[in-house]
Amino acid sequence: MKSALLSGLFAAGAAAQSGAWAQCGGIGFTGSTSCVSGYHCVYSNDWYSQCVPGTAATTLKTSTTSAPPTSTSSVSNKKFKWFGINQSCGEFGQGIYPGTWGKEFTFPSTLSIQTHINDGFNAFRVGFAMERLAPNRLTASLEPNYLRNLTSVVNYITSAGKYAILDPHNYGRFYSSIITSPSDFGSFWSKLASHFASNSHVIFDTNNEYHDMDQTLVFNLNQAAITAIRGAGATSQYIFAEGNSWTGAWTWNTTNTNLAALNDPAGKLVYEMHQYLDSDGSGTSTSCVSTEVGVQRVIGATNWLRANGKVGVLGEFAGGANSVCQTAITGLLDHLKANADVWQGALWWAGGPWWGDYIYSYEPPSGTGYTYYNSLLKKYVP
Ligand SMILES: *[C@@H]1O[C@H](CO)[C@@H](O)[C@H](O)[C@H]1NC(C)=O
Ligand SMILES: *[C@@H]1O[C@H](CO)[C@@H](O)[C@H](O)[C@H]1NC(C)=O
Ligand SMILES: CC(=O)N[C@H]1CO[C@H](CO)[C@@H](O)[C@@H]1O
Repeated sequence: MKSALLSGLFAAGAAAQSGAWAQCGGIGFTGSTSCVSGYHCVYSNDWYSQCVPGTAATTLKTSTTSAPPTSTSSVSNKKFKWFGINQSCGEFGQGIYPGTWGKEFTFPSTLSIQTHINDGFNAFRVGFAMERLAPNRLTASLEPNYLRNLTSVVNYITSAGKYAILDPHNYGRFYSSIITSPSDFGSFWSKLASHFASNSHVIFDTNNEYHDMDQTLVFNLNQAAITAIRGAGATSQYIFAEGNSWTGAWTWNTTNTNLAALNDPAGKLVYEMHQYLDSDGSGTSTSCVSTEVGVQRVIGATNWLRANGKVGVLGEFAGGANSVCQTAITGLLDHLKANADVWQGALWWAGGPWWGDYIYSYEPPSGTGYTYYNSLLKKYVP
């Protein structure tokens, strides 16, 4: 807005105001430190203050750096590297291995993926079961038919120039038992990575949601995967490492701090966290705790990433189809985007043809999450 910019330049104190949920302070922030009517600026940390609904009861601490006002919100200037939709179904039929294609499990619909690509989404996290790819033993050679079906979805995505995230949806387990051998885990990853070594748009997600595991083991499994992937010649791709406690962003800064020491010789390691906004954070309810819970639950992770010089991706997030969740999701995504130097993207949970009337289904044309959230999520595509 030109007029606002001019008044900001010529009349001290009349800076353009930051919009609803926009950033309004923090080290390096150059926008306005005041908010539009109905919102006030709340200090979160030295790097981030945000316009939230309501009026300030007391004088709030904002950034100590006084920056020149501009008319543009930093939120709108930054871009995610990845923004997209989980594609879940290849891992369905958990516990029934190998199971039958079309009965226990299927693969994502490339038609649906194309619909999302047309809307600008550029990242798809494709779930599969390690037990179907490496029957009976982690060190087994990869089962060619399941691998072929998985590869054809991956290739569909990457030949469109988009990113396919390989998601062994195994919770750090194999046939329900915690994986205890980093070397066997590395053997699995070595084979899978070598299969995709020449496809630069594949991303390797070491495992979905480690939980209730020894913290050093979680580190060792991640490190074994990274070492194996690079050793297999897959050196150009990103690797997503997940943490313990279901890789929750809200507990990352107390649970997964040891993972800061993971070493990727290629320097393309991204920390993948998940966050749901219901009371227990499990992603099983349509309710969100409050309109501000999105930011509240990830702010600690934002700080951890920045303090440790790391980058992250919110690999799963979702909320019910209601206005409280919609505001919370908007606040969450605006926060991630305002901190896109450390948050490189986010993926909704979940698409896939078999979700039926699931509360977060993002499957076109009638999934509950898709119909309620697609117009909102589209605004964040890169
Ligand atoms: C692979 O997909 C085809 C259909 O395209 C199906 O007939 C076959 O059973 C699938 N096999 C596996 C192991 O997924
Ligand atoms: C950890 O993260 C949580 C949630 O984002 C936050 O409330 C808390 O202040 C953080 N604690 C530390 C020690 O950074
Ligand atoms: C939050 C959520 O929906 N999680 C689901 C992830 O997918 C697995 C199976 O693929 C389900 O068991 C989880 O409930």
